[in-house]
Amino acid sequence: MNLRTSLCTGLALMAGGASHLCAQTFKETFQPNQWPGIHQHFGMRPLPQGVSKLCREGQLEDPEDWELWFPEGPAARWGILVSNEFPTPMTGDTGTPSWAVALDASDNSKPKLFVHGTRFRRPGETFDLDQGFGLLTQQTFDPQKWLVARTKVTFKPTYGALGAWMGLTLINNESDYRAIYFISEMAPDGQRKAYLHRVAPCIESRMKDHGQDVAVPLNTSHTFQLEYVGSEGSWRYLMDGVRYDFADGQGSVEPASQDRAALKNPPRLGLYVIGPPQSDPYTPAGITPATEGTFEDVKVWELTKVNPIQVWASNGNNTSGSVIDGKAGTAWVSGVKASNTVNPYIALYFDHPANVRRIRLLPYQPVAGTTVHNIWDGTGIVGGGRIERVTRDGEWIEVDFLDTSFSSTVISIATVQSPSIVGWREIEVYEYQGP
Ligand SMILES: [Ca+2]
Repeated sequence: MNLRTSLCTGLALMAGGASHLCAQTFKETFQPNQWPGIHQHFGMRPLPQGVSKLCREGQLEDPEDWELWFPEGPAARWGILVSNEFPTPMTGDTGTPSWAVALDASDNSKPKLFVHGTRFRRPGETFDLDQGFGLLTQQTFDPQKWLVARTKVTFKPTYGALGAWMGLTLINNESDYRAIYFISEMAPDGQRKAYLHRVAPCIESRMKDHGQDVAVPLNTSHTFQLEYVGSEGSWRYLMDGVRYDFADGQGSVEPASQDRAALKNPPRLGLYVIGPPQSDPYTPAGITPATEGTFEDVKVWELTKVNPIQVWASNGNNTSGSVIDGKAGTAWVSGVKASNTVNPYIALYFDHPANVRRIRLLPYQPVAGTTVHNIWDGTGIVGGGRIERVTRDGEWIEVDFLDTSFSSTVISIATVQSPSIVGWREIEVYEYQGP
């Protein structure tokens, strides 16, 4: 975290509960760090026995806002990460943007890192793992909205056979969170790779692509996107823009009916790191390298669905309102096939300039095939607004403008190519007025 970001977040907090982060950019490089007179530390320290509770014993606890101190001192008994980016000039305690590290445990004026930590054991294994959540801010996000958390991760594990984990989380406490992350494991070809996983309290799942494990080379950069759909109480897990499924065959959209799927409380944004405890009980001599890597540009968007005040279509305006009635079974149907000269369209009007970040479209399309739709604001086709892909009846199309948002009181979708008559079952527009 750079100073500008910390000031920005701090100001947002002081402003008294702004509902979103201001520009939440975070870059951190976890590398071996020399603490003079103490010992070399490579990124992760073990949790001491006694302060942690084990999932396998059903003893999840929430040691919220425990303080992590570096280097070793009277209060330093467990921890997660340090790096050569620190010390920083940040100071403070509760309510201060986190991800700072104390220089001296005996001096309360020095910065602290707020973390969550638990120790647990994976099914069938004989060793414990230490799990840490580094909170990037004490600010919470609205679980009624569609939350999109994103970061770029470069995973450089240095530990041996027990592996290391690293990723992104939306968390309220240890029994109320999800995370997407990499695990370092040996691939069948003998190469150590980064496998994509997700985790819920005490439940982890490897992500699959058409039944195959999702794995990438170590030391390569990838975008993690963790989404919580507040209206459904469901989750999505994306890497490099692609949604993946669980290893257990369940879809990547976690249904609200699934046990513990819905958030119970407003989450915070955090980084998620796991490593094997190198010694237990803790001794400085037991420190060895574990997880290293980089998180960059951590952001959260709180998406809100915009309710149109009017819908106007190129024809059939007695049914145009069907695209915003929330029912997939009702549709506006143009009655014509799109072509170079026939461009059926439908337009949604808002009572304010919507800062558009995502548009979802549910086609009515009797014949599947390649279609071309253009998204217009009041003046022309928006950047990234040309959609050309194979579409099918009843299969959602999603178009993101997370970074290239545009502001408009009207959005229209004009179809210029379609294998069959054009229609829409539902159209949803999401805005986020933040940066
Ligand atoms: Ca409908």
